[in-house]
Amino acid sequence: MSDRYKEAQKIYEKIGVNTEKVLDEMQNLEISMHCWQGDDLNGFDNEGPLSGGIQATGNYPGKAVNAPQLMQDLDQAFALIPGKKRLNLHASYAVFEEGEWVDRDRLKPEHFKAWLEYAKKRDIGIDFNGTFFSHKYAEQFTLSSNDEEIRRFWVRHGQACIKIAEYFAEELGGRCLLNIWIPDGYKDIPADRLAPRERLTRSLDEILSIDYDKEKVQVSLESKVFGIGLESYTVCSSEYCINYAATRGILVLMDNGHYHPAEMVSDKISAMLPFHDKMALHLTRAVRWDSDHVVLFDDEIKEIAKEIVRNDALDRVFIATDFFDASINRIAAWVVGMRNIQKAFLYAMLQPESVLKELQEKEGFTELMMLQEELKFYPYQIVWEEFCRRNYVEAGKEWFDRVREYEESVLVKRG
Ligand code: RNT
Ligand code: ZN
Repeated sequence: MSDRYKEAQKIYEKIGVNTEKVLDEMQNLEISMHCWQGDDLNGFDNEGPLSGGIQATGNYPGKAVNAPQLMQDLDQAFALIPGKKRLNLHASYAVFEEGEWVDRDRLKPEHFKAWLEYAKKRDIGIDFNGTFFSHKYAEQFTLSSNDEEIRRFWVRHGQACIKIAEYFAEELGGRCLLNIWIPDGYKDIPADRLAPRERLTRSLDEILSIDYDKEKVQVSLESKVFGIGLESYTVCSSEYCINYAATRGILVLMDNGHYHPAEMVSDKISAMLPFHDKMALHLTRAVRWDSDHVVLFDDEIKEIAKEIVRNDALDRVFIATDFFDASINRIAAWVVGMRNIQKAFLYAMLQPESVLKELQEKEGFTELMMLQEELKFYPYQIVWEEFCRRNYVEAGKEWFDRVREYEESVLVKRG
């Protein structure tokens, strides 16, 4: 323990915060890191463009183009991130045997064996996502399509993903979150908003109708407010998603890039917790639109972390990352984003919650405002240093030297 840390420990002790307890909680914090920052969300099972109204802008050299490269890059990032990790995979990252290929509706656990081995060797969990985009059958509608053949194709894909998620949970122990996000929507004002939502309800019910272990596989549904070319209407809107999840007992997944600019996910969490046992998040940063920028250590990320910590909901809110910036070094993107989320949770855990809540209850708003501002200058960075030291990773910007070395020795050679 450094003298700096001992000093910080005393400062926090004075306001009733036990930094050793916080460091224990930080050690158990699990954030599911998305694989798709590593290859601009191209995936391995299709040659076509990224579709679905989402975009990875930029062309930074050296992106991974296959599983060995993506695993190598993930290892580089994981080595610079303290604490527990989980890997968040998309179905489009299936790894086929030489000469083999199956379409999305016929994916099987065996197509993810390479990822299972990867996770087993590193003692990390895996979460999963159905890939309802970047496919010839995902031109406009998927689970809400009025073309029955297309709709059934995507229902089969959703069912296949549940079985793959179950395989991960059984083989790795614990749980696997299977997230469903569909791009379905209209560019311009629709004549009928209800019919696609009725078809989506039928499809989701069919997906969930299969037999699976509901403890091991937690299914989440992710809503969205618009996409590129889908500006006027998205079938799986926030209201639809919350209603469907609440009536079917699955999880709502809130992506903080998926709401109107003035809407804050930090304000929504406490509106969900009284009615939903669990929920999930995609943490990202929207700039002007759902741009999927790298997460920064900003007020909203800190507020989201505070809402989860102060409501004792760390085991009820599944946290995953979701950003894909193709204009910068992709390993650095993962490391900055993940560490910023961890810093936000550390910052939240170092708040004297009971003191702050009491001030609110007593309507001591002046002191409450003053104290929340003063806490911004408490030495949480020194507690971060101790957290990194205990996890054998660099606390400061020195980690970037590793990334620069890797870029020069590996990434630039990929062309
Ligand atoms: C799209 C959603 C969705 C995707 C990932 C790749 O806006 O956020 O979660 O980003 O599934
Ligand atoms: Zn998302």
